[in-house]
Amino acid sequence: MVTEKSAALMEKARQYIPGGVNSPVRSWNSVGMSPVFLQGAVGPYVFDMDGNKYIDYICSWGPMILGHNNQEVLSSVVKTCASGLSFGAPTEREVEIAELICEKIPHVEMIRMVNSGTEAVMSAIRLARGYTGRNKIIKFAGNYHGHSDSLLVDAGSGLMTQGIPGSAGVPEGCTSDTLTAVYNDLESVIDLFDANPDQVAAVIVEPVAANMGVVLPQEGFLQSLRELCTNRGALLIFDEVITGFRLAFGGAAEFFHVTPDLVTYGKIIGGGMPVGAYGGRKEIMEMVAPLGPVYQAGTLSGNPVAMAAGLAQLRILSGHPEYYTYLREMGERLYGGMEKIIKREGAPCTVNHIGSLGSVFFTEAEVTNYDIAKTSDTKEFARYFRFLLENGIHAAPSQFEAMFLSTAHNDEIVDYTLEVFSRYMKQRMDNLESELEER
Ligand code: KE4
Repeated sequence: MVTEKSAALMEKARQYIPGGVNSPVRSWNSVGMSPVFLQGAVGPYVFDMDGNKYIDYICSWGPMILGHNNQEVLSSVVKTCASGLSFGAPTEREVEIAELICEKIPHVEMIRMVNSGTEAVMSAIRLARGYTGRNKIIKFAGNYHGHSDSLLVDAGSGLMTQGIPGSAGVPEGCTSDTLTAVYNDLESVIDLFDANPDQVAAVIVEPVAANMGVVLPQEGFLQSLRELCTNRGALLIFDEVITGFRLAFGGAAEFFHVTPDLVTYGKIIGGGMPVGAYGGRKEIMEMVAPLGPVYQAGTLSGNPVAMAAGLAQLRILSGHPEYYTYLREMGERLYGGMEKIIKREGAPCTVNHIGSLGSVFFTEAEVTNYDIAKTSDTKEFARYFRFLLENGIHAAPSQFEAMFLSTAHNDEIVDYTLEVFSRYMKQRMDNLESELEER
């Protein structure tokens, strides 16, 4: 596989862009490779600058749930562009997408559009503090909520990939009100509430963690967080930037039947364009300017072209509930197939998965939190990543990210992926065996 054009582009990119990329995880540093630069995508495939074709399991980190270049989404975007790209004034589409979400998702009575998941979470945190008059926030180690200062604490995703739990440049004052609990450990949350009585504004959680690899909430965990927040006068914020509109149209809240006070969205809501949003009960959302005292604004928030992409995608998803059954079936075929291969080969790996989301962990331990996820063999992961790539599979370049499926993926593609996965696991176990014999 020739990737000369990508390598040359990366050399040039490094001269002008920090690390050559506009988001760290795309640098492929953690797998010790120079990244492929993509020139196009369609359906389940992406194409790099040297014309190599790959089955895509990144799906732009979640947004491309209908596959790349869905024609309905694309034509809505193209049509909208013809009438103007941005006005800085209200447009009908903003009302239509807000109405669709509020009509379909009961716990979202009002919603505000922003431009990224980071902005959605940053705004929801400010709103929770403004609404409760309290300052402390409880988050979970390994959860990633974007790069706003107060949440860059024990964060997952790119920080975990780079092996840095926090960030330089974040003053102590920005994180002194951020408390960190252990995912799936309710006692750790209760202890923080007890140690900070009447001071916790909100608990923010990824209802399915997908930034330390995929880690599922254990039975009753989310329901217990709900009860705890209610009893302690704190808000429960579901960060559904990944799970929103993916696990179900109503996200993890619908899937697990747990109602958050506020929810944040990103990725799928934008149909591939830069969109984030936060929403919740009217009495809380009415605190947001210009109605209330919690300020938040954005030049390109609700941008007509971005709204066109998001609205088209959400209309398709809300009109086709059978797509969620399809995604679950594809996920079971892929991740369930991986589990069978791991079992057959006796490989020291585990798979966590739910619906179309999944991760292969290179550790034998059952991964239920950040510390266990960190026991994974990231060097082995890098070898696995390279093997997939050389066999035409474009997956996340980090042990601590998720695999994403789209409705454009099918049995043939999944079965090919399993054939590659099986060859890798067999080769790995044969190597392990011969290493043991040599000792
Ligand atoms: P953005 O600001 O990247 O749009 O969203 C931040 C964010 C917030 N909440 C959750 C649960 C998220 O997963 C994210 C962003 N996800 C990562 C992928 N794990 C974005 C990829 C990247 O950083 O390049």
